[in-house]
Amino acid sequence: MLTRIDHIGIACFDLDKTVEFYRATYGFEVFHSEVNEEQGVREAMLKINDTSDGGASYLQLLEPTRPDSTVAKWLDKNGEGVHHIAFGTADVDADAASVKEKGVRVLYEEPRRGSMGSRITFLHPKDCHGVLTELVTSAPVESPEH
Ligand code: MC0
Repeated sequence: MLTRIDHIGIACFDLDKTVEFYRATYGFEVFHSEVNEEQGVREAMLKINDTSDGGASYLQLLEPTRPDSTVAKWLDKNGEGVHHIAFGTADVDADAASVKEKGVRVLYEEPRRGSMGSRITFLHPKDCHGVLTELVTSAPVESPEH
């Protein structure tokens, strides 16, 4: 079951400048940043709010790390802007199977590694009324050591 907007992915040419825009304009701070070589992105997660399912909602700012990455291709064609929306679920495998049964193309056979150790898959934008859609199961929260 999809229980939150996990994040909105925003493609940008210059991650540092875009982070600074969101900090200076809205006061949003970087919660986490990483490079995901498989996806070809450098990203910053800006936490917006906690959600009632125990998760959170973020803005995900994405800068391509190589010219053949999906985000670089998208920027070439469209310029900066909203690239995808991600829904959070406790069980990405089950939800991916469920939407596949309904005729939506799921882009990965098995979920791959996403931001902060999450497991992610994508749905084809042409099957989702033009919206590249991601399903995300967050990594389990580590309990503090005693
Ligand atoms: C492409 N299309 C989109 C789109 N990207 N439509 C809406 N939103 C997007 N983001 C449209 C194109 O305009 C085109 O439509 C058609 O889909 C085919 O696109 P293409 O440019 O020819 O490119 P393809 O077919 O090679 O690839 C499209 C596809 C790809 C969606 C399969 O981008 C993909 O696999 N995306 C999933 C992975 C991804 O995006 N990773 C980056 C974020 P027309 O009408 O011109 O035919 S990584 C991430 O977000 C991770 C780190 C995380 O969340 O943790």
